[in-house]
Amino acid sequence: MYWQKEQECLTRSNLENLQLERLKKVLKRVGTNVPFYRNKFNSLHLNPDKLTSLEGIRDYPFTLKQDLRDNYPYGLFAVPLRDVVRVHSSSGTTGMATVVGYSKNDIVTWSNLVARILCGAGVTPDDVIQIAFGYGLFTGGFGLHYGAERLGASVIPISAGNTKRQIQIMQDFKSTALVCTPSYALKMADVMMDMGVNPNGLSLRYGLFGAEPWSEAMRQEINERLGIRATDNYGLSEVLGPGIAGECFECNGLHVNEDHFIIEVLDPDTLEPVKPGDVGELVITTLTKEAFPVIRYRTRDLTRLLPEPCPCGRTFHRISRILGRSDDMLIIKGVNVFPTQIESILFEIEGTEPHYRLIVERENNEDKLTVLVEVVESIFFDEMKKQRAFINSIRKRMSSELGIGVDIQLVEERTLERFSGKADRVIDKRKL
Ligand code: DLL
Repeated sequence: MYWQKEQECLTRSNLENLQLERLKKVLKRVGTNVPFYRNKFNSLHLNPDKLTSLEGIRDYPFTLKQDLRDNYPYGLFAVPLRDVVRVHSSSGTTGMATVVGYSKNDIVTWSNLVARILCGAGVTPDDVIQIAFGYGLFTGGFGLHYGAERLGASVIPISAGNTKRQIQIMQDFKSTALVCTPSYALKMADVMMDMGVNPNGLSLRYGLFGAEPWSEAMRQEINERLGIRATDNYGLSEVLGPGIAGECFECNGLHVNEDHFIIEVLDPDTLEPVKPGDVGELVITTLTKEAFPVIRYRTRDLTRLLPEPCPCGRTFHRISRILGRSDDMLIIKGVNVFPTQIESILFEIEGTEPHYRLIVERENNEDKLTVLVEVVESIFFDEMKKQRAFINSIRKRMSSELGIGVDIQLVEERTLERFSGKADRVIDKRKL
């Protein structure tokens, strides 16, 4: 019944022994091969050989997104570039991007882990799986592709976008499983309606959705409108990409592939563990990655640890769906966007004031970002043609740096409310 029952149903004590053994190995390896970790471990007098329990991980320092940026592009790789067979990068501007690498073995591990998640969500070698995640530097497309092939399903690597064609292919190729972001699944349901396609007439049975936050209500809507069983899966490029955690048929939390990752759920302020079941920030250590291991990576994703046994029989702990972020990162159309990226673009454009608001909405199941920008009087009262050219130049700049389309609205100087405390420039109207 289970694709890798031996691993996924390990007893907790066997699992923890395996984790400890692997943890020691990875700490030793990064302590030897990666100057960043070596220096940190040395300055804290940490010796992985002395680690006697999993709790000992708490003595080790965290890794932050900023550390990845500081070591851009290859500074945190633990193997020579010669042994790296694939590079991915998280979304964001070129300057903000983080680069991750995979060895040959990493690709094998990654494929296996994604295959597990697909299997947990119901996919079998008999399925025809339509992968509507972007293929490219984003880990979604390739990650799920390799996992689906590993499982032996028939893969349609259609990538994201061109929704009418997606639906045509879904009909013609008789896709049984759909893989994409949850918002794109709803968009597909809308377009199906416009095209007069009845979802009940399709072969679709399963949907595996992830890469952005969604809710139980959204799941119900997807299930009803597409007539499928939708499951959630989670990952982030800095740690692996997809393949870290996924839901089984119980649809009640995501099993973490704990033989390859140690997770901690910590209070983002005190950085102490929260009680099981309480909300905290997910911190992940990779146990088996060769090219790009990370130690105690602060994901900034908020979740709850669900340690109760799952009726499916898997012993890996579950986490709840991702409940939010402990930083200000937004996910718009599946792309990670930090308000500071927009701010720094505005700073470089003459005539704009460093006062702005970001309005995120969901229209027809598609995310829309509008940036309200304060501009100096001379521009605000400029003739229409000039103003339009100005707006277009900001829009182009932002779209190319952020990787998503943006609407720009100019507002008069001093119209946006000023903050006396913590600035809150984002108005997220999406009801997930
Ligand atoms: O989104 C990896 C992925 C691809 C996961 C396909 C699942 C399916 P990044 O682009 O690095 O990687 O973005 C990672 O996206 O820190 C979360 O904030 C968010 N995220 C990912 N999966 C989920 C999910 C991929 N299931 C960031 N629910 C993460 C909520 C998610 N948020």
